[in-house]
Amino acid sequence: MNVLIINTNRNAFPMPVIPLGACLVAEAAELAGHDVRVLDLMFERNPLHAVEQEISNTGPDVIGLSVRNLDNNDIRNPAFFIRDIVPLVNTIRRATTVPIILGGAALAVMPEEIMRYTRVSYAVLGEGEVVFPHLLENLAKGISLKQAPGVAWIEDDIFGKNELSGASCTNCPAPDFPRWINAKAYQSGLATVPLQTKLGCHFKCIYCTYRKIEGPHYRLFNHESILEAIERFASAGFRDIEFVDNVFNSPYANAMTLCEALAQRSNNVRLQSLELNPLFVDDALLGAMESAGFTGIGITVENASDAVLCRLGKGFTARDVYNAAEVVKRHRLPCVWIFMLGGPGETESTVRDTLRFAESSVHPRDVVFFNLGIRIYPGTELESVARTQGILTTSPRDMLTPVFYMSPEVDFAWMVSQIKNSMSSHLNFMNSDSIGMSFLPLLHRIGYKMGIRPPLWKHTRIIRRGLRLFGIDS
Ligand code: B12
Ligand code: SF4
Repeated sequence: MNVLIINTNRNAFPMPVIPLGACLVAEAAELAGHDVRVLDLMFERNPLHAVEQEISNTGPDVIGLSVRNLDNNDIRNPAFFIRDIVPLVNTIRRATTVPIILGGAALAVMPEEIMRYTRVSYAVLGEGEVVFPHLLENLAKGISLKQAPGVAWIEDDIFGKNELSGASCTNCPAPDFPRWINAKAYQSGLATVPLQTKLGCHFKCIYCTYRKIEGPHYRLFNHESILEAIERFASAGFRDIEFVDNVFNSPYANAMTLCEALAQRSNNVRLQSLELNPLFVDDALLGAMESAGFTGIGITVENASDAVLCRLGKGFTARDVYNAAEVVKRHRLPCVWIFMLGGPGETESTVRDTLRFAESSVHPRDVVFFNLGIRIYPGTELESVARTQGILTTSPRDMLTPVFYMSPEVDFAWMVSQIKNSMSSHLNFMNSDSIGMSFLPLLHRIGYKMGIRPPLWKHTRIIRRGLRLFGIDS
């Protein structure tokens, strides 16, 4: 069959993100014997025109739409990306009658709502590289698409889905990106090459969708295949590689042995992971990460107050957060501390606890990022908490347009002003305004030309100082 996969993500903040999922699905469909093309809308000036042209030039038999983001998770400046899918679907429908299949991370989070909103009847939930070839086979043989595992549908206005059970390979999925997309354009926008070392997460944070996307059990990828993928990327000139696991350092032993194996091979790569759990941050691991070639890490602590950490179900305490800070200080690895304020149990006093941690325990060469409010997704424990507290009254179907949890025990304006004050005296602190600045993509391209390589956040202090000179500091 003639298959067209469209990467619909055009969001360039905080940087353009290489469409790993869309490329994996394309590669799997090709391996199954189909003719496959990827149309990447990220850098298209006129995306609808590009879609029309592609369809009229190549006449696909089926079109897969990769949908990554619902919105930007920003309570103060929300952007709702699913809205852009509607004109895209309408354009496709005007040009052809072939089946449209939705897939991507957003579908795993809110499948029924997206399908109804975009009026597309079929979607793939979860691992597209497993499900999509199966679905194409059904299409080719004229078998109902509903017969495939991992497929969702809407028929006679009723939503249905088949679970995908136990389907997973043990080799690290790493597509040949330049074969499908303009990988160099991403590179010059300071994007990193995404790579997974495993799937799943066994923690139970009350707001999280990640377990819904990848499941609650770890499925570890074979280390030899990860090393092979890294070597392949490096030899093709893509040396900035980011592990995009839900949590990189859990299971601890898996992260440790991978880092040790990486250190054995001198690949000359710059590795990153922004998803470290403070519980498993110790000197041995950070030492191993430095030897492996890591140039930046992120620790997703969310809060530094026991009252909030406990309500969020994080599984670690403020003491673990302080311990991790002591470990980080003993190493030279740049670190961004990621916080999410305003969750259940947040009060003026807990906000002060977190700010005290950030101001006193984070080394000034490191960076702090503050997120405000928590996006509420249907089916999470946070949704029940918000409904019980009367904060959320919209139906799950209406939660596609972003809805946020904000603790009723703290004044939002007060919290914003506290963070602004803290940011004004700490140039290494950022908030969502910093990653949403309209000229950020330009800054990335200029930085890349000047020889700057990811992560850009490690230059936060210098960038903010420069912006202050122009009176535009966030
Ligand atoms: C790592 C990560 C990041 C990194 C990315 C780094 C990098 N170099 O790629 C960073 C930190 C930069 C980031 C940023 C953002 N992220 Co993010 N991120 C993730 C994370 C943890 C992993 C993404 C990933 O690579 N997965 C691995 C690939 C293989 O999976 P996949 O793309 O989903 O593809 C599979 C399936 O979806 C499916 N599939 C995909 N496409 C297609 C197409 C077809 C036709 C079919 C059939 C199937 C199919 O098959 C694929 C293979 O199995 C996910 C959470 C998660 N566990 O998924 C959040 C996630 C994707 N991010 C999310 C969001 C919201 C964002 C931001 C908007 C946050 C912000 N405030 O800025 C930005 C947007 C960035 C951008 N420019 O678009 C959301 C998106 C959904 C939603 N809730 O809106 C997620 C799901 C987390 C969440 N909160 O629910 N992110
Ligand atoms: S540790 Fe991270 S991925 Fe796992 S449940 Fe908590 S927030 Fe989600």
